[in-house]
Amino acid sequence: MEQSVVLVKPDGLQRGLIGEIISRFERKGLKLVAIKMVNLDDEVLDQWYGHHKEKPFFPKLKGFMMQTPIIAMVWEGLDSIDTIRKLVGVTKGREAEGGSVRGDFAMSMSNNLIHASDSPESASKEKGLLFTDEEVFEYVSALDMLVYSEEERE
Ligand code: FUP
Repeated sequence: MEQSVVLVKPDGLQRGLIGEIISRFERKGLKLVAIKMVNLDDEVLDQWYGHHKEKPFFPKLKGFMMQTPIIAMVWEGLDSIDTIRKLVGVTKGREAEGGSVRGDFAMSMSNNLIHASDSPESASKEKGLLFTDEEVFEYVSALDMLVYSEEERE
């Protein structure tokens, strides 16, 4: 099934929202296959946010992402990338729909708590930047029997 890379950003860690965020993903029926706490550095952020490198907010974005360690995760599920983007909400917290993580907990464009992959290509790149193969686990989720139909599990 499709994998998506999710980060709880420094503001999410400082505000004590790691558990809240993980809980929402678990309750949705997504499967956690990797998780760790890590300090992002210049090199990783240059590649992670390569598409924003020329933008005026880029230096501040990098500084923000290096304020504290972040929580990096890989979540798996059917169409997980689009599904998780909905759970996360649009970039600007104060415009994000109620019910989404940003909609419920964020007011800012920059301090928006969470990152989630926006395409299979980004997910693959992001996973390679933060995880070794051994850190991403394969296991049978007992929940999948309840969460998906037989056809969806194939
Ligand atoms: P998203 O995919 O919703 O995380 O948003 P983007 O990839 O467009 O932007 C990545 C991060 O850059 C955002 F989470 C916050 C930051 N950003 C700004 O600080 N200002 C901007 O104008 C746009 C993005």
